[in-house]
Amino acid sequence: MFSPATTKKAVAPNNLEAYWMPFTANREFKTNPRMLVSAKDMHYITDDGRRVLDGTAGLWCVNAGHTRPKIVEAVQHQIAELDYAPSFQMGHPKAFELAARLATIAPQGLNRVFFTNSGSESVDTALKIALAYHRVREEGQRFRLIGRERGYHGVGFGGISVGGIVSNRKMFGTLLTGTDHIRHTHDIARNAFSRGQPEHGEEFADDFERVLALHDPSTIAALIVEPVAGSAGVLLPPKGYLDKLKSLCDKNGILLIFDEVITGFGRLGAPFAADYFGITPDIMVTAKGITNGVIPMGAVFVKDAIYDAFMQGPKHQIELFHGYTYSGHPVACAAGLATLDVYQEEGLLSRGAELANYWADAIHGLKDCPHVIDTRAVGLIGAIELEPIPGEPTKRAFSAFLAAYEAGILIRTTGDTIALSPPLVISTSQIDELVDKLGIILRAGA
Ligand code: PXG
Repeated sequence: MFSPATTKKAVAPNNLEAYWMPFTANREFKTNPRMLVSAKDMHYITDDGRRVLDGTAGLWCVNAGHTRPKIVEAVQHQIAELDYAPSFQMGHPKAFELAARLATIAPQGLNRVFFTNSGSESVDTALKIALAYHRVREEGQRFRLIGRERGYHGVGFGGISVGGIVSNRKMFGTLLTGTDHIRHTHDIARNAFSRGQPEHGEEFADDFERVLALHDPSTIAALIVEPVAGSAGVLLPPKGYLDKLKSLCDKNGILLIFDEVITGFGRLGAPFAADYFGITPDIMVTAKGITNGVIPMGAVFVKDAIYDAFMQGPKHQIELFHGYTYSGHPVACAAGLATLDVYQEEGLLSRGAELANYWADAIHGLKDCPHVIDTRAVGLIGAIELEPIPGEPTKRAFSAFLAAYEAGILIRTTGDTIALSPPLVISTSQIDELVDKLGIILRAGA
């Protein structure tokens, strides 16, 4: 007989073994745990009572700062009123309300919203909608999905197949078939320390023509890119590059998908990167900031024409065989609505534009620190790329991350690049604190 008392080991309060942590050096963490126990506005509080300035908005998601009362109350109220409602063949008002509100701030024409629970699910949803869209229009021969080297599109099989981060792909077999990649846009030799979008590299978009010629455009369903690549180290699109991708897609009947999981909801100082760069994709993938990170949620925005293409055949039939148990979860919707209220009341979706110059000055001010080989900034994103320690890639940046945490600032590292993406409520004096402390750490670094 199963008896929890006899078959289970007692779990000591500080047992760190059971939890297999995501994207974490588990053994290092468990010998040197870094525990966050509460948060307010721009700060985390650690288990030893220290305040840590959040330089990363959690993981690029807490755009309005932490534990905002309006969002907390909306969630508390919603759980007590309607905790869950089925999303298949049933609805609840807040899902419709949130979709309609989102459509009002979305780039023009992206009026239809499909809810998911994460960026990875949003990516898979967008890729599936792209394939099915062509199929319902009797262009089912368009089955190829094109991504880009160094792209990050989450961790589902679709996302890693079109993604271009080697360590996220190499362990996982053959991935999705029918995918290909265009080259990345990182070019330190020509563009190091660029202020804003790099001057050089518009021609990297021509690599899409190589892929089109190889496979024939008639086989390609969609191209997915991050307008600003985040996880691969904050790579800004060179001037003219995105326009070229957009016109190649349009010319060849290929859907352009922008993955705005990190650029969405004000990160660049405009509601979406599509607004910032003045280019509207056919499909836009979002998550993270949609609920201020409070409740997991993602949303895929599509053009009316894409939605309309599915609305055919007998009315009682399901038009798209796709969805999640928690699509449009009531608590996530309540969090999303309250989050939009906070963004709008406080002007947060454009606040990054006011701070962008101050922020860029601060980030580029680190260019003379030892081992810094590039600094990049756009909106409220910043990156400091360090020269790797020979034979020990990632170690230099990771050491800086550990030192930063001790010094009371939370930063992110990817490879040997430090990425910063603070909540959009950051003050100029907090920008100074973040960058001054980081400068001290970089100057002290070996
Ligand atoms: N697309 C993009 C562009 C992302 O940045 C995802 C999809 C996947 O989202 P989910 O919700 O499935 O994790 C992401 C996620 C980092 C970092 O520090 C970035 C992400 C997640 C965790 C850390 O660069 N991006």
